[in-house]
Amino acid sequence: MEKVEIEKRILYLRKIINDANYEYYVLDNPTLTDQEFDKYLRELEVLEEENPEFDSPFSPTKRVGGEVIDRFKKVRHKIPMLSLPDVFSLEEIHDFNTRIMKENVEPTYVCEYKIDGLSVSLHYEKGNLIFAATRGDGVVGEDITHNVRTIKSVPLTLKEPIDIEVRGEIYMPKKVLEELNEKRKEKNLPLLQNVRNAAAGSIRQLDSKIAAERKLDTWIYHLPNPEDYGIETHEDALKFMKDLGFKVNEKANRVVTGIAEIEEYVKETSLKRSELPYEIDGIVIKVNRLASQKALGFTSKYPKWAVAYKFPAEEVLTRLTDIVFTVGRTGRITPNAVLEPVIVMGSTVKRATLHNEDYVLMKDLKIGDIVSIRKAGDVIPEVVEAKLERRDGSEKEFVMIKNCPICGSILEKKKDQVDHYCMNKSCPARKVEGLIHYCSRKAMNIEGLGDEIIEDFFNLGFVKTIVDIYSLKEHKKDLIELEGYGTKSVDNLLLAIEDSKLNSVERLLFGLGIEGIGDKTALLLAKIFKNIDGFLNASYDDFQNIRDIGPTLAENLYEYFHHVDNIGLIEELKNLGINMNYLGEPEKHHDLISNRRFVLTGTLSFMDREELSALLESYGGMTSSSVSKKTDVVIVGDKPGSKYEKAQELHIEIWDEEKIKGIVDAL
Ligand code: 0OX
Repeated sequence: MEKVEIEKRILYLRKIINDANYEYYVLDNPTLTDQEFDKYLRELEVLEEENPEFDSPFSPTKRVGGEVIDRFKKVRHKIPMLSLPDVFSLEEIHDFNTRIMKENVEPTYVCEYKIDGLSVSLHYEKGNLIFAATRGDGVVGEDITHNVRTIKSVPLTLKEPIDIEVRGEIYMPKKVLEELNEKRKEKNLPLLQNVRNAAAGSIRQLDSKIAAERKLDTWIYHLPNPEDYGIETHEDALKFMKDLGFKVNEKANRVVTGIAEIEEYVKETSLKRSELPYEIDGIVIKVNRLASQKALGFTSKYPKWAVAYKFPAEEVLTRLTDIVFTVGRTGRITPNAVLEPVIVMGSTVKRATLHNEDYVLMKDLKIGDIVSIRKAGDVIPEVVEAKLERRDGSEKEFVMIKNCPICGSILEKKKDQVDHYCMNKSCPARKVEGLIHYCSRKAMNIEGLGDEIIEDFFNLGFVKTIVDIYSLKEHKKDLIELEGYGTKSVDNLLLAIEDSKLNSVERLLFGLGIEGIGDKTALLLAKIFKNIDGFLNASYDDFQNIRDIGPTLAENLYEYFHHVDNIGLIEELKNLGINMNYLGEPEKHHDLISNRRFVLTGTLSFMDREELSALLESYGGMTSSSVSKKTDVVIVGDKPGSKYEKAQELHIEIWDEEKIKGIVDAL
């Protein structure tokens, strides 16, 4: 084929693929079979590879993922990305409507679903997607173009070759989260708690392969510059964006007039909510006429022309069938509600923590009660209350246990505390929990040694103590024969165990399970003491003198590192080749940046101010907003303010764009 022909074919294939994507992902109306689609995509890939002069970043072949960035660039939103003021009742919606009418504004609104995801801003030049950014703090967001490109409902090329910014929500459909969690469960990975976190986590990945696998989707709902296109109502803005190829929620959006119609929409939507394939957490009500929006204006944080009505947290009734007790690694006993399984906000709830004896008594829970359940912070299931009117006399009183449910030893309750403890250090439950904690993600992070497997290995006698983990390789033959294992998974597990020996010492420190030492404190301590000998040699005062370490933690640390059993354990781990040093990231250093104070003024063409500040800080430089005698360097861009004059007055070193660019390029 001649080059002109090849180029024509490439453009033709891109159009077919873009149209097919649009029909499938935006209109939900497929026009090509999967086989046809794949055939065109393969052909395009081959042609682009063989003819790189025709390749384009806007080609649909660039959706597949695989682009890896090394950091998220900061981007400033030319028009701030505001959030919405929340209201929680119909009464507050009334107040909003009254306020609008008092301003002599016609009470015609667009009601929309409030999608539970993360906001995104999409920028197009000549109809091509040039970048996408998160909301961030509303003023500065992060460039997430590489990930957004993998979202199939985001057009890479619009139906018109125009310059435009649109905003909307990136979300994960309910089903995608369910499937993802099923797979994560099999792999013993922690489950993603809700669609919002899952979507945000997928977008905050440096490698776009992950976002591509996550099947994210979008709804577009805002046009920041409607006047550029002669648009007068929000309704028309939505239509305009729809016609350009964006996914706009036409089925959900509704123009209404007056409070009665808003209420009707709220009622209808509340009923439909649970059947939608995506999560919504409320309703957004926006004044329709854009001139009215402009007249109403903004507060410092919110538009005055819109509100978000948030649905009340969903409460579901179920039966409390039992209260069972678990023993934590510190010996703490927790009562847990066993519930008849119910779905709350998209996931099945079978258990909920009841914290301690006092909590159960305060809530007056009895076994057999009908209880209401909700998700606290939308994540952790919580028993709200017992429905006393549903009691029929068959309910059983809750009785706190006196003995450890695992080893039988008598429980103790420390003075003025609410928790009961099993004090037997050899209690199998405590040991298993201790092992689980040691292998967990924030501790030694041994993939393949999840809760149930550790329990199995413990019961089989393979792993009774931390040290035994490292001799699992001697049981390789037995492990391969276990049900559900094979040579490959055992090899992977043994490799993960060996790899974990190289962890920086804060993981070990956290994994040892010293009371009160969480992962953050472990990191702080590791940075100070550098290696495990530092802990073994430290006095009580050495611990106590650290900021953030109070007398109780200091005592826990001192006692732990002076107990003969623990000294022995650490010695054994050392002999097994486990790293005992803090390896943390070596601080980056640059003679012209580290430990110096910078002030930035004016605009730089190659990097924005926030980004440069972050870069200087990552090399140990400090940035401040005003020039003083303490300032070491003032970096001056285009149109500098009075800071430049002040720097000259105080004879402070001044770097122009060329100088700072030279330094940054050489980093
Ligand atoms: C949503 C949603 C969020 C644009 C103007 C003020 C806030 N989560 O579904 N935000 C907005 O509007 C922005 N609309 C929505 N539907």
